[in-house]
Amino acid sequence: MTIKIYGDAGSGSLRRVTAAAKIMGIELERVNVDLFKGESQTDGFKARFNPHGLTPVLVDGDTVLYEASAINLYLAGKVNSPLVGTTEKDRFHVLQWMFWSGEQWRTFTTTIFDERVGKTVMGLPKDEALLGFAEGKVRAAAKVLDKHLEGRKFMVGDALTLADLDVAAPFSQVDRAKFPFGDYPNLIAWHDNLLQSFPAWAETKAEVDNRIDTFLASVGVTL
Ligand SMILES: N[C@@H](CCC(=O)N[C@@H](CS)C(=O)NCC(=O)O)C(=O)O
Repeated sequence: MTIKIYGDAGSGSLRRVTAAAKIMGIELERVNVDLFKGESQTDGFKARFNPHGLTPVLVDGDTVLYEASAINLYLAGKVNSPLVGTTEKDRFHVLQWMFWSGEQWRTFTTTIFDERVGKTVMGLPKDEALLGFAEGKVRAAAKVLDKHLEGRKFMVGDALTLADLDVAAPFSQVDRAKFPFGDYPNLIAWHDNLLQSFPAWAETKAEVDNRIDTFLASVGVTL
């Protein structure tokens, strides 16, 4: 039975899963959920897949799982993948960065994306105070990441792990949402290396860019 993944090609959260699956050699059946049409917010979607109305969602037989990090850990478990870390110490550090990136990193980059991109699409005024707060949080986190990444190619150990994909996720929207990552050279160098070394990360970036940029052009939005 094939494993299905529900999501929109423009989603950086879906990208974390599709990139990880490609790297692990796991074939996923993609089921498109058009987020611009609100397809994840219907009563049916919420009842069947995710009561929060968010994607990606994995369906594997009678297992229904949401949250991209949990999905990636599930997939990694299926194939005993080294993406979870290869020593006990590394495995806990991978989890540390995955949990951290959900709470302290992507929360605030998502706020900036919603303010700069989402509100522009909806024709709503930006909340400048919220933007300033989120940008302060992102800068504080980026400073720590920049120090951590000095002289390192990967977040944990000397190989790619799920921690890299989780921390790299906001780069999916960096140009559109204008995250201030350019001020952190080790962060940029680490991400450039991911793009160059892992074709799956570059291919899924092209997919996100194509989907979002095509949508923005279709509604006449220039950021
Ligand atoms: N923490 C969640 C985030 C999921 C999320 O925010 N998904 C967005 C797309 S990137 C979504 O489905 N949005 C639909 C909506 O808000 O209606 C994860 O990592 O999976």
